[in-house]
Amino acid sequence: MAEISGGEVIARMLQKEGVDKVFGIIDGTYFGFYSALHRLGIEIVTPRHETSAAHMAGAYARLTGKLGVCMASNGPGVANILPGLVVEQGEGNRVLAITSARRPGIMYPDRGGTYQCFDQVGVIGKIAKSSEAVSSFERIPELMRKALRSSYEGRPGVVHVDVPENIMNGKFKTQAAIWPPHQYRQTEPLTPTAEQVARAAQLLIAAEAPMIHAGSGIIHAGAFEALRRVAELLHAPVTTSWAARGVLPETSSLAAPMPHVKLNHRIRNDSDVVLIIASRVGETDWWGKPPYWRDPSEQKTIQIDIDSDMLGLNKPVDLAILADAKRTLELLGDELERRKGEIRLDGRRARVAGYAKTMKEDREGWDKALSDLAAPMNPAHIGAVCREVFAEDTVLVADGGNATIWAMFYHQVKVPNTVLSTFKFGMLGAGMAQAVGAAVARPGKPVCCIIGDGAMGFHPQEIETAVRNKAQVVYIVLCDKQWGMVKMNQQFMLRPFKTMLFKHLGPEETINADLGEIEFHKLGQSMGAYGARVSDPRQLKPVLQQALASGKCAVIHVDVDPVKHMWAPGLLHFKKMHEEPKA
Ligand SMILES: Cc1ncc(C[n+]2csc(CCOP(=O)(O)OP(=O)(O)O)c2C)c(N)n1
Ligand SMILES: [Mg+2]
Repeated sequence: MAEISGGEVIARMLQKEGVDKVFGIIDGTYFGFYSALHRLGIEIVTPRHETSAAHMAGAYARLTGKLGVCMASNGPGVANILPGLVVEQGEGNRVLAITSARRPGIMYPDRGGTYQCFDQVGVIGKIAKSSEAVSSFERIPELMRKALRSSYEGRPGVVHVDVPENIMNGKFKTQAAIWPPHQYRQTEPLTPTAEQVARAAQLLIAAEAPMIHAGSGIIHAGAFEALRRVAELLHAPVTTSWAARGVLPETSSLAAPMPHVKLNHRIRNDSDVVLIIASRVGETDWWGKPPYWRDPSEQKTIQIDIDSDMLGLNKPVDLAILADAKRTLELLGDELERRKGEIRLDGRRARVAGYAKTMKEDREGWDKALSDLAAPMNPAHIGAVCREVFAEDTVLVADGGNATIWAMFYHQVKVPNTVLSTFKFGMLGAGMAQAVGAAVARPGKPVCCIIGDGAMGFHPQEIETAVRNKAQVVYIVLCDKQWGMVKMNQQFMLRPFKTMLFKHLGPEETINADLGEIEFHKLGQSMGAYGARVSDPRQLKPVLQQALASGKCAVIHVDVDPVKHMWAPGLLHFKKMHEEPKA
């Protein structure tokens, strides 16, 4: 009979799930696990903080469609990975966390005074989709299967398996075979009934002004092409959740990107039939409520979701379809194709043309900032120049407060699934590791990370991770030497009239809103990255081109005008978004 460690059983099960990367920091308590990964040819990518492992796994999962796996060691390692797990669960990325635990005899419950021990399953159980402690070697396969089943069921998120060190590392006699995934979970997508598809098609064909609202489930289902086909057949404008930006390329005349906030409201009020796909219509979708959406009594809603908990969660539905986004859109596309002659397009075309005109006007308004050539620069230049310098399919990671807003308003998503951020959580600093995860997911391709100087201060050590892993991340740090977004807000709370009049308050008038300088380009150089500093907007393009030409991870310290930086576009809308809609 073969002898095998508990860690090796887990590694072999992950191999059967197609896992080829695991993110985490090594530790003796799970040597049996990571040494087996190594033997099996599963690459271990090591950040310099456990929370980064969770973000790398999340970014990797989102960009590849595979399971993102991270690991952390009992006590401090698990304590450190907690924020990352909270965020990845919030963002809905398919992440499995494997942690080591102290031996069963001294924890669950803690005997008292146990070294590096806390109730890991109790804590993670509160924040994840599932969390299980393994109590014996024999139960590893069953509990791993349970976690993997849960991972592929419903909305993606975090699942966790906690394994005592003596089981991870001990050798056990076993003949048990490792099952392939189809023997313990449904590997076929959930399919809607023919009747559901026919009813959805009927509603959408009969509609005067149909629209589509797409969430990031489109990304997880890989439903980009199916979405495009349905949108085009219906000639329906497409709004998205923030996290789903660009699921329909924004070069399409049907795409209504999120920066066009007022237009998004208008489209949502014009439409008599809404097709919501894989979005729970949360706060950043203005809850699906009037005045931002038409009253439900005058707006029919079809909602497709893989998770029954999302159906009718925030917006009442007329037709709920519990099914996979891609499969449903493909079948709906076939049905619409069959009934193409019945779709009256004239009114829809005129309406969409009106939306295009508004978007053009918005763009012209925003682009006025690009003629401002003063130094330190207007932050508008950064997104605009990045769009010119980086390839169309480059992943953009946005992190920071106003830094993210500026990036969002001056970036156009031309290829689906090329934007990462923490749109649900707004977690400063997560972008550092997301960018490395993106580079690992798309080997050989540069990644652009636009980040605030506050956000960059949370995890600058991951520059070294990028350098060590030959990840060509270009970190572009927007340096305003302040917590820009919060400072703006604070000024309005403290002295609204003076803020409106002078655009900012004096240095002694605000509370702890300013930061000292970190020369991020030098910090980057100290870790082996390419570094440069730029303040003049005319120099930005050549500096970024040189950074790319270096072929290395790069850190570009960009001095932005601190007052202009605070006045990011759309601020009033986003402030309003946090209030409960009146209706
Ligand atoms: C981890 C974390 N802590 C605190 C906040 C609250 N917060 C939101 S924006 C912001 C300021 C961000 O400053 P910076 O990263 O420099 O970006 P800027 O707004 O200046 O562009 C803060 C503190 C947060 N979102 N995340
Ligand atoms: Mg800042």
